[in-house]
Amino acid sequence: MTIQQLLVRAAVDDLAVFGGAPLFATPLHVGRPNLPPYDRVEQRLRRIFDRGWLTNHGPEVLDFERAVASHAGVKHCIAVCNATVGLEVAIRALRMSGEVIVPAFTFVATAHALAWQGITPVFCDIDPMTHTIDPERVEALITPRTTGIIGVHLWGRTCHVEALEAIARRHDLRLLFDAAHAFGCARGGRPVGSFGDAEVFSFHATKFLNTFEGGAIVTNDDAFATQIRLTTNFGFVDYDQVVSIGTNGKMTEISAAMGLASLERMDDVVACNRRHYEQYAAGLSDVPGVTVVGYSALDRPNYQYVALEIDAAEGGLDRDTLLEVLHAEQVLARRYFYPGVHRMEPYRTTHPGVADGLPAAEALSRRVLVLPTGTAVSADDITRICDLIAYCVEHRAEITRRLPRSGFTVARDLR
Ligand code: T4K
Repeated sequence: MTIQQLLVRAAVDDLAVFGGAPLFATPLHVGRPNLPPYDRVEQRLRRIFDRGWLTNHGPEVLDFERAVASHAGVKHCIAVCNATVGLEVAIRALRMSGEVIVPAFTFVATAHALAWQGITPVFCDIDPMTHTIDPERVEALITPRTTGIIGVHLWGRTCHVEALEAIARRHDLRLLFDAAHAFGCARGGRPVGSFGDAEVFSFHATKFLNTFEGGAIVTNDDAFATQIRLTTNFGFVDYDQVVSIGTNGKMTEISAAMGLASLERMDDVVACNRRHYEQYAAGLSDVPGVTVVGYSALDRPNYQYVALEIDAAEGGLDRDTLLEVLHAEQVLARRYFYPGVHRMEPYRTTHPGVADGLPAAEALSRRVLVLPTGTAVSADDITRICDLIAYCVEHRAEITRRLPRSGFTVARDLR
């Protein structure tokens, strides 16, 4: 008997959340790395050992920077140790200060990179269709203290770039894009990388392309690129000459080797992600209250995230109840970016009442659920997950009645 048949016949009692055996023997994570073939990394590692050159702008890093710049269609790429440091350095090099407008619906690092250096993040609502910063709300937030805007290409869906560029020009503001999710994506045929003053990619283990930890700042601006290079290397211009304040943002050789090996199979990863995305979209298309978030015709995505919106009013099953059932079945879906950056500390304290002006971000943070995908997930896994979700929605009345609404919390140690 297939799992599909089993689910059709199963009683709600058989769900793992009520004591049944979990659907999956081992956890299915969101964010399992897309790993390159081991021997491709090993070959590079051997060369790193032979050279005895481990970091500080070695040949692997320089090759990786050239490759990333070429993929992103930009003149300059500066590889960094992670995107958070990349954002901090870019913000500083762009001389942002005072207040900077950011979307409320993003990973907390976008706001932390500002607050870390004494800049106030001003939270802007999002466009509920694209989940990215709503340009129509940006202008109302500009004050004499505003120096910049940071857009986030969330889930690899590009921001309303043209509208943001126009606002930045009109008000003489710097424009930075947090492109942590968007390496390999394009908008209107133009690769993500060359929008605004600069863009920052993340190459964290969970990202479309990974360097274990890592990131890159990309730009077409020569002077800005020089400043970034200085800043990521303590401000050194020579062995013993420091010309400005800096930090250590450098990428290591082993990270760049991982990145170069991963770049070789980038097209395969997009194809796999796309198949998975389309399978989820088809498998959930008839489930009431469940929408697989789509892409605009302008976007060429990397399909790294499969994000759902769960509309309890339409389907009768709320997001957190579904999450609780999925986790019990070992499907470790994530409610990124609940409860919203503006509701996390220190912003909850420093920005009291700000949620009132963020209706779209507030609603979305209660609806979004991100599902496992990527090369570690199989088509059969996806079929079973779709069937499970459909089953939960179909039996929502009984499931909801039996699950206490005491606030399911996601354990971080489910690994
Ligand atoms: N801007 C945006 C919009 C971002 O989303 C991020 C990062 C950043 C900026 C900053 O970029 P970085 O400074 O990190 O380069 C994860 C990532 O740590 C974070 O990079 C990412 N966004 C965020 C969306 O997701 P968590 O707290 O969800 O990570 P964690 O440890 O729960 O991992 C998620 C799942 O991935 C685990 O359940 C299992 C799997 N996993 C994870 C790791 C690290 C693996 O299978 N293998 C692994 O090595 O933040």
